[in-house]
Amino acid sequence: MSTFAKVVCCLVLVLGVANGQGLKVGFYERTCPNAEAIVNEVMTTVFKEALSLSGPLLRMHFHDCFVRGCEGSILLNSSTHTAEKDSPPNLSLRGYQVIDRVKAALEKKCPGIVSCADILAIVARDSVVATGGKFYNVETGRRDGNVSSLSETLTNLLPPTANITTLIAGFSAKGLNVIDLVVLSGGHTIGTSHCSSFSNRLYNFTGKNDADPSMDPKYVKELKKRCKINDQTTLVEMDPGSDRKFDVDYFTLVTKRRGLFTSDQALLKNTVTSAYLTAQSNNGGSTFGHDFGVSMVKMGRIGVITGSAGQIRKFCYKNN
Ligand code: HEM
Ligand SMILES: *[C@@H]1O[C@H](CO)[C@@H](O)[C@H](O)[C@H]1NC(C)=O
Ligand SMILES: *[C@@H]1O[C@H](CO)[C@@H](O)[C@H](O)[C@H]1NC(C)=O
Ligand SMILES: *[C@@H]1O[C@H](CO)[C@@H](O)[C@H](O)[C@H]1NC(C)=O
Ligand SMILES: *[C@@H]1O[C@H](CO)[C@@H](O)[C@H](O)[C@H]1NC(C)=O
Ligand SMILES: CC(=O)N[C@H]1CO[C@H](CO)[C@@H](O)[C@@H]1O
Repeated sequence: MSTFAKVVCCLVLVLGVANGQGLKVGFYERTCPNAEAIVNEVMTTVFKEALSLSGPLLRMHFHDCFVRGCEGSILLNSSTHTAEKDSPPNLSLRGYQVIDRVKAALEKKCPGIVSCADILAIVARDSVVATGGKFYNVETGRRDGNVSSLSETLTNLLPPTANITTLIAGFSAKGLNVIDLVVLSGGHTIGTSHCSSFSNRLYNFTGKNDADPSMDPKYVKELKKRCKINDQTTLVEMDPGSDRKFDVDYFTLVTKRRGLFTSDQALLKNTVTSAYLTAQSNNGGSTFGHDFGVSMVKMGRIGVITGSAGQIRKFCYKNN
């Protein structure tokens, strides 16, 4: 091979890995053919009991992917409480026991085969489908990492106060573009938020006992009834009235200045994201369902570990 060919070959390899090479739809076809069906069986039971877990479980995959890549580090326990799950942004991450339940079912049928990182990706898809979103094929073949660090969440997860510049930069750093940003923000069509994640917009926004002028004043008034100053515990629906329905309401709300977070409202400040918001809210979300699957697959490729690197954890909360 010429030096040039070697360089090209090497470049392709490096870029390939960064783009999730080693993942494919149906990775477990031969080693655990029913893997996704086993996950789905557990999730069907779980969602029958508690469909409200769809929000936290979708969000869990997002948080996993943005910190160290999609390699299951969000699931690791730490005896010194310095893991990702010990970080403030984890506040509403619930459902760890559900992942343990899925893992136990898989270990029974196919011991040591299916990674925790893949379980998170499949469960996120099943959460979308269970709430009425469109099915998409999940790529699998991720392996599990062995490091989880609290401090890394603070630099990699975006705060709800983020402006459009910070959001675009944060997504770009993970290989995701402005369309992915607005499409994936549509995940806020399901689930709930603590008052404390947005109450800065209701009270004393600029230090003059005022509210965020970019939020519909009627919505400010409604939210103030639910969220008193310094409330740390109350949950409100992010898409009032349909927080368990994967519909287009999120886009309609944001265009009406009724997005809950500064980061939602910020999507009106960029021509591309704002055009997408308007288009989806005008056309009843005709492409959102499909677009969401495409961007989720892209997100699921961030920093993956594949091949023989990493491990397949036996228990998702601890290293082998
Ligand atoms: C663009 C940057 C994002 C920011 C700043 C952000 C921020 C937040 C915050 C602050 C909460 C509320 C947490 C709480 O107080 O309980 C939340 C909830 C949620 N987020 Fe995001 N998020 C972002 C992107 C995403 C993405 C990409 C997804 C998934 C594709 C997602 C899915 C969710 C879901 C489903 C919930 C509801 C969780 C529940 O019901 O407990 N978010 N997000
Ligand atoms: C670790 O976290 C899991 C949740 O996945 C929890 O159920 C379990 O009790 C924890 N175990 C230890 C030893 O900390
Ligand atoms: C984690 O994995 C890396 C690479 O596979 C390895 O070098 C390291 O020793 C492992 N660390 C722990 C704590 O298991
Ligand atoms: C966006 O937020 C960042 C970080 O807080 C800040 O440095 C920057 O000035 C802000 N940009 C705009 C346009 O407000
Ligand atoms: C509002 O903010 C200003 C400026 O930061 C501060 O002096 C004042 O005490 C705050 N008011 C309340 C009610 O927290
Ligand atoms: C579920 C979980 O691990 N929650 C933790 C989130 O982080 C806070 C600290 O910010 C811990 O107190 C919680 O136990």
